[in-house]
Amino acid sequence: MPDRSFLSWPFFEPRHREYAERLDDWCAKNLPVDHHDVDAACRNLVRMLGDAGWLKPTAVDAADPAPLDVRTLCLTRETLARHDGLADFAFAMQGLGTGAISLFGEAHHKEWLAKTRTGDAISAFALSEPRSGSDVANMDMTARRDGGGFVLDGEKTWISNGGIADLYVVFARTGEAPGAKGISCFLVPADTPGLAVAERLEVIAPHPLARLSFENCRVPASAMIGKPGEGFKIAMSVLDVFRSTVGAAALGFARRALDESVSRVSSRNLFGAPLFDLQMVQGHIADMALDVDAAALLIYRAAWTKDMGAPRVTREAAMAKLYATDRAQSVIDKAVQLHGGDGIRKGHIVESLYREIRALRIYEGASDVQKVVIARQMLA
Ligand code: COS
Repeated sequence: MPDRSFLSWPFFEPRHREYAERLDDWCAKNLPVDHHDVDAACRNLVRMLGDAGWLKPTAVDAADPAPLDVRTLCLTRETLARHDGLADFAFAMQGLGTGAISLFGEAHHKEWLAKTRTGDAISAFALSEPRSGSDVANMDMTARRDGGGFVLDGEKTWISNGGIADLYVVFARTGEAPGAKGISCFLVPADTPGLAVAERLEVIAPHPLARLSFENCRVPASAMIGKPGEGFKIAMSVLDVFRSTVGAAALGFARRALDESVSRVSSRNLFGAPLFDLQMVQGHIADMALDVDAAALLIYRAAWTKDMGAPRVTREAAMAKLYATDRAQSVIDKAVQLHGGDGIRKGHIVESLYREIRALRIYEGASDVQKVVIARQMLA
């Protein structure tokens, strides 16, 4: 039985506690799904999550009293990740993909967010490029003014939902200034001529991922989200909201690994007694529990701070993501050790957690970049 005591922490309101319990019940009945065809599985998961109403928190809505509530986003990712990593992925990308529209693209709310919140459209966030992953301000892709609109040329890579998305939020250089101040943000529907999937990318925990090419890809002036030259700040503001949620997904994986380990060491005998009787095993369990609780505190501190109206939570979100993803890797590695051969057996939950966790220390700002962000905030 997973530890739910954290829900009584003061970061949460009664609505969060009720939501987390309801979602957990739904997950227990509906997840995991079959992952053999990842594209089909993701489409199916977006449909299921949308039909059940779980995608509503991913985007703002005029009727929503707490739009983009980061605690709800984190609770959702944590819970979904505990049950099915691909379900967490499907949820998370609906939010990351539309974050710029929610925060800066009011003109597009009606057309697109109504569809992504119900699962009728799939979204993607296209920031990284072959030559600039961590160094966002160094991007090559251009958006040239032409008549009444813009023409996009260049490549984006490591784009989650690449190939199955209906809309891409794309960052490109418009040249108002060198570096970070010369980038703008655009909404590009998947069927825009000139946008193509150049390559599908296979990774250790499969999910839809692609390199995209933009050749003479024409969009109207209304496709711009925010103002010219504001793209970098838009990207960073979106990451301010969603980085803590990556930590939350890692926390979900770590909790599952801890639960599986507790059950394993209490039910398996070694040298005539339960594995748990060995003090070295108790040491592992204690370390794992400590890592889980400390990560949860950092994540929900960041989420609560943002929900209370802080304009930026750059430091808090970076700390939450860095710590939770790094510690989850360690928790899951210990779980593999405690499971022996079963822990590396294909199809075992602990084996899949071991593959799932690795990417989280890389995407949405690698661990090393989070350290740069934290250090700079200390000097600011
Ligand atoms: N919110 C709002 N504005 C922000 C911001 C934030 N979180 N972070 C930076 N900015 C602003 C800065 O204030 C600065 O504006 P001013 O000069 O007006 O003050 C401007 O943006 C440029 O910031 P900075 O000088 O820090 O830019 P750098 O190019 O040095 O940024 C890092 C470096 C590493 C922080 C950035 O490139 C980064 O986060 N990289 C990781 C990217 C990432 O997560 N990629 C994954 C993509 S999604 S899978």
